Amino acid sequence: MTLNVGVIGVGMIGQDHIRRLTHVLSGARVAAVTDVDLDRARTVADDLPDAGLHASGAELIADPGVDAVVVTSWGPTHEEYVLAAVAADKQVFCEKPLATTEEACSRIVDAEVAAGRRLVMVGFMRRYDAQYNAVKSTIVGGGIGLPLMMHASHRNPSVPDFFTSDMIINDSTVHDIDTARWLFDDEIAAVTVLKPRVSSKARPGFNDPLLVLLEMSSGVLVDVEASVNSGFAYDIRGEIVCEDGTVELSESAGAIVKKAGHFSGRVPADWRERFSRAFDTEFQAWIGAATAGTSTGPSAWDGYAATVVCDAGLAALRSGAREPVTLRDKPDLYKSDPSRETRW
Ligand code: NAD
Ligand code: ISE
Repeated sequence: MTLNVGVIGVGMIGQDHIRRLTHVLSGARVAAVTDVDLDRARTVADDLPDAGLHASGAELIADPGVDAVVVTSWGPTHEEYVLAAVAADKQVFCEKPLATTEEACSRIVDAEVAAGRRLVMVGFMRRYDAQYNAVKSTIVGGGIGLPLMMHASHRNPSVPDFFTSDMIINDSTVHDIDTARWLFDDEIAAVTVLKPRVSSKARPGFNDPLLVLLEMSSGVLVDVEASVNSGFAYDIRGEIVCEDGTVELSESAGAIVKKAGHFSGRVPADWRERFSRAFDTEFQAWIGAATAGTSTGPSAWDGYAATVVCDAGLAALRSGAREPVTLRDKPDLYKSDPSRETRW
């Protein structure tokens, strides 16, 4: 059976996901697209075999020829489309963030709980990355003792002009927030944000880099150096310090060249290069689950929790103080959460 997918929002990542659904993965085809920029959607549709063009997301979701929905429009528009897909009883893959406010995420959680089954997957693709999975298998294996702390870096070479200091937290560090929750199978209890010396490459008034300290409920501390004007490349790092050893992400796949007393290798240019395989694995998992009428991976609860932690991070950025994180009670639907499945 082929899963007929409708894509809402055909900008940068929407087009990248359409490419993988059309040319890389099996079991799905793009049956319809839409975008608030209809000319862009038309251009994308024209390049696809038999894809319909819809004037709105609501129309696309209502299309009986669309079995499942991918939401890759701007963050503030996600809630409307995810709620409409849930109301239509259609599986939906939503890029991060699930929604931009705690209240909006909560409404999605409520809608899914009322539906009585998982319909929503959130695009936290790091959970499908081979290196992160190797790190997780090491700590779960227990051979190096209990984790004590994690040092992470999230360095973007540059960002567009509309990017703000707040977005370092809720657009970039949101991935590290989800990764910490997933790696340690634990919630984040508090957030502190420190502002180091500002990079001369940052626009005036822009706090870049930031040092974000996440306190897990267990007491594990996670420090995330987040920067968006690093200039040199897209550099994602992580090292977990345990009682009897450490485990860290290896350098990205590719050749290491040793020559004239030095060694060198490639650092990815951007998130598309670094996480290309992870996106493929993530989408293949979604296609399989959606075809079977269920969902998998990062859930609406994970999307909700990440947004609440981001909000605490934004409060900490402004206050300079340690900001506690308070989550609502976790609904039963998410208690045996497939996102906790290991993939090694
Ligand atoms: P983009 O600006 O390139 O594309 C967004 C598209 O959505 C545009 O074509 C825009 O016209 C369209 N759009 C805006 N409002 C809409 C509406 N109401 N209805 C329909 N379409 C609408 O942005 P992008 O970089 O592709 O990011 C899109 C989403 O993907 C964001 O939520 C972003 O955070 C997420 N993202 C995730 C990753 C990742 O690593 N997982 C990477 C990049 C972006
Ligand atoms: C972007 O939206 C992503 O999600 C990337 O994974 C992240 O590294 C980048 O900082 C964000 O802007």
